[in-house]
Amino acid sequence: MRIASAEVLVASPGRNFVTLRITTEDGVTGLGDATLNGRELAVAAYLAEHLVPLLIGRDAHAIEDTWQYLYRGAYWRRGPVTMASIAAVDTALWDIKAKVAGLPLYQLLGGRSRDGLLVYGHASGAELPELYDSIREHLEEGYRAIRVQTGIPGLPSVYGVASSRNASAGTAEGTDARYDYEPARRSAVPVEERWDTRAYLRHAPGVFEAVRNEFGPELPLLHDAHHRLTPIQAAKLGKSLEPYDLFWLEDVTPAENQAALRRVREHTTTPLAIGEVFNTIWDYRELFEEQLIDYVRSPVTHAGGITGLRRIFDYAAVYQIKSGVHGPTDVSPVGLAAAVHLGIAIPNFGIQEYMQHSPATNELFRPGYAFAEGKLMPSETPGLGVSYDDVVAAAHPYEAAYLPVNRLLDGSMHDW
Ligand code: GCO
Ligand code: MG
Repeated sequence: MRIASAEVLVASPGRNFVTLRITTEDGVTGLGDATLNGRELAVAAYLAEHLVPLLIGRDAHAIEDTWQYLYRGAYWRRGPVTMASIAAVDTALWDIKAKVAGLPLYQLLGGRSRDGLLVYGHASGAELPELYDSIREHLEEGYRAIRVQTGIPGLPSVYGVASSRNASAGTAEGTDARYDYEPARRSAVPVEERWDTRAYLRHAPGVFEAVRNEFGPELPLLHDAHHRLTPIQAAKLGKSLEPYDLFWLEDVTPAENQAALRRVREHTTTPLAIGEVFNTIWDYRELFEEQLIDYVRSPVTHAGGITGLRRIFDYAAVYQIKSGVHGPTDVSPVGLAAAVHLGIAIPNFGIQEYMQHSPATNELFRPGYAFAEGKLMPSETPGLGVSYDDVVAAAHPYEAAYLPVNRLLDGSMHDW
């Protein structure tokens, strides 16, 4: 079964998505997500200029060999652009294989290991009353685990906090119905935010105490520190949040330095999650072997596809580390569908992030997964269960958009 064509599709139904569509000589199509928030066109060019020409005529069934050919064969390994591109090829080939087999993709990954994927949603509020409303709204929608992010006194805008009901104004992702936070802004240059770590460390424990008092001890609560702390600051935060029994504390330190997590781990029993910006199994080596984390955040889209991420999960399982796959709106419905098929099958599933895409995004991709009672269920149609509507895509051309950058109060650049 030879590959006849591969198209790189860039569309912007409120936010930008890069999708690869592979078609075999007998007309079977497969989709892969290659969206890299704020750097979309670099991946589109890597795919169009360097990978598509290599795919034509290859055996569409040879998934592992294609993965190795693109990874080892490039000489220049790893990195988000390369690995998102490989991920898109890999996911599209799995989609094709499952369609040819006439099975939903998860059946090729070992079949069902659970009845659905527990997900968490994003609640946020600049102040506590708004945060409580957001948590209640998520609970009413069926969410059974909630990420909590709040404003910090003295800072005008903070990562993860929707500033109002229509917080995503400036992106068509914004609707009146949800509080969800979409960090990329459509603009020629990134928005600049300000950050004060001491103010954050003083404020965060009180927020979790208040939320526990309001919502009780059982609700699983998560929090994302978004790479902003030094190891000792992160250790202090983890320790100060222990009484509030977090499901996880995410990305406490910048991800490049795996050894930083050693210091954090020495001081706190708050479970740790990291890895949304990692792209290969190698990025996890110290973290796994020294058991420095509890959850793996990599998505299919940025970690070399189903082939790359499944290998990471198997390695994690050796150390009782579980999955906690990244699922913001910048992972497209194709990337999310792949995560749902993988998550239903693997033995060490932990939780899945689920921010929910806008109606315009869902109109473009028509994903077949379903959300009910706090869980995501895979689609039962052959393949990934996602399609791509070229007519809808044509109405939403690419628009430049960037994630914000972050500066300390004195103007120094900091991690966003
Ligand atoms: C999360 C992430 C996102 C990222 C975004 C960047 O935990 O969901 O941190 O909010 O910031 O995906 O593109
Ligand atoms: Mg995160």
